[in-house]
Amino acid sequence: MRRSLALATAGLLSSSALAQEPDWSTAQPVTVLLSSFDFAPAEIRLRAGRPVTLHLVNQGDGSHNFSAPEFFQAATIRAEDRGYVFRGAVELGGHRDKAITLVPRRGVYKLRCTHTMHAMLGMKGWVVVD
Ligand SMILES: [Cu+2]
Repeated sequence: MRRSLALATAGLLSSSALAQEPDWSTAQPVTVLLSSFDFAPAEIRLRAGRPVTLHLVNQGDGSHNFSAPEFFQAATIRAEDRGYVFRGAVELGGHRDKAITLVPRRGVYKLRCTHTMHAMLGMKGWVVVD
């Protein structure tokens, strides 16, 4: 009886915690470099449920994108950063950078640049959230 009451209380606490905005001030920075034709690192490892600021830096002269639709769809993206993600991708002109703060959800997600031929030339990777 006491045990089930404790479990019920814990359930209430966690559901109210879920309703709150994440504490964005705790976001850890993670830099991802884009170039012709690589992501560095090509495997981005994140912790599930921990806020992170992805700093996407395009070091190339040409434009690239960070396309990971399933990753962005599963994540909770900070409201002011949502506009950077269009159809599951963040576009970056030559020598531009963007920072996107989000809470990733556990999973293994495909990452690629969808510009013509770029993935075929090596611009692909993974986002691993565990
Ligand atoms: Cu590209």
